[in-house]
Amino acid sequence: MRFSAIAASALAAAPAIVSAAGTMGFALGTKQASGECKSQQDYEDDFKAISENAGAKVVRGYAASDCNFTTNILPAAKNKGFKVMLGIWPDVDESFNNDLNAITKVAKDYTEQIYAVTVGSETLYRGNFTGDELKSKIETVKKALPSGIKVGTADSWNKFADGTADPIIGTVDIILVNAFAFWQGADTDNATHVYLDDMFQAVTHIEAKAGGHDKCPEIWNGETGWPTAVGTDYGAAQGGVKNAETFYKNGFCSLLDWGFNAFYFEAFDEPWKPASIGDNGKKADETTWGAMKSDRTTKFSLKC
Ligand SMILES: *[C@@H]1O[C@H](CO)[C@@H](O)[C@H](O)[C@H]1NC(C)=O
Ligand SMILES: *[C@@H]1O[C@H](CO)[C@@H](O)[C@H](O)[C@H]1NC(C)=O
Ligand SMILES: CC(=O)N[C@H]1CO[C@H](CO)[C@@H](O)[C@@H]1O
Repeated sequence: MRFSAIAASALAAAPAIVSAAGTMGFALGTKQASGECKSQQDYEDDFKAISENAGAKVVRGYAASDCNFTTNILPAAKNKGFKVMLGIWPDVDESFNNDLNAITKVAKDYTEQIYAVTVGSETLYRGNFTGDELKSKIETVKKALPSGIKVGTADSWNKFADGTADPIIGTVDIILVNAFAFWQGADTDNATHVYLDDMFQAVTHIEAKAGGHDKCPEIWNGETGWPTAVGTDYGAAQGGVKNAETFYKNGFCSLLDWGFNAFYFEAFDEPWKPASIGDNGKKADETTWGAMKSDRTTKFSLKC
């Protein structure tokens, strides 16, 4: 992800928000450190670590059928008092159908545990769908699920700010706005500013299109984070535990203080992940974005 960053004038035009602190959540992978699929017990252990170390009680996943995510995580959530945002991967029909089936099969038994269902993750950013195509996928999912389950999507902040996502705004119940100051090459001193500015730009646009704060769908920050491996750099953004801790405290925690709900990407390191090639042509290590290590111990305090 690489955006030309827009100078931060939007802080002055901060959108209307509630005064209470927002809800903290974590993105959660489907695999153990070894790459094997997580079991119900693994998710229960994940929940214990998330709740004890960060005090959070909500997580999000991306593809409901991947590693039997839905069938394994929902009973774990029930046992541990967690809520889960389930994801449908709509890019291709096969995953769309598998994920939707995985949810519809059990949705009625777990209405307390299913916080919402997201259709797609950054499909507009990747150019995979137009706003209207995504809207139609979301409508299909809404029809298939029991009423009362919130349905929405997650995409990059700039796709909300620039109007690409406008067609979905009257259809969704919930919007997840992703914002990574790291992938905008912001150095640690500037990252909080860039992150809050991204969020405010996206929310200001959504509120205007919806016709006001009170007519707006529910909005969360869907992903933000910072890698802890030294040498994982992107422009002036530098990986490392100290820098990740600074971003967590100054950025993530202050967004919550502003009253936004926000998911940190991600709960645990994923050492099984292969290196990928980033937009800058460099090898990108994606294994150390966890707030915690894969053994579920913390790297720094996660309480805000
Ligand atoms: C902060 O980051 C943005 C985006 O990369 C950049 O345009 C701006 O010049 C930076 N400001 C400072 C003070 O470094
Ligand atoms: C998923 O569940 C099905 C049915 O219980 C089982 O046959 C399959 O092996 C499971 N797959 C994984 C990856 O755990
Ligand atoms: C509708 C559409 O463009 N779908 C494409 C999304 O991306 C996948 C690959 O990532 C393609 O296979 C789909 O055809």
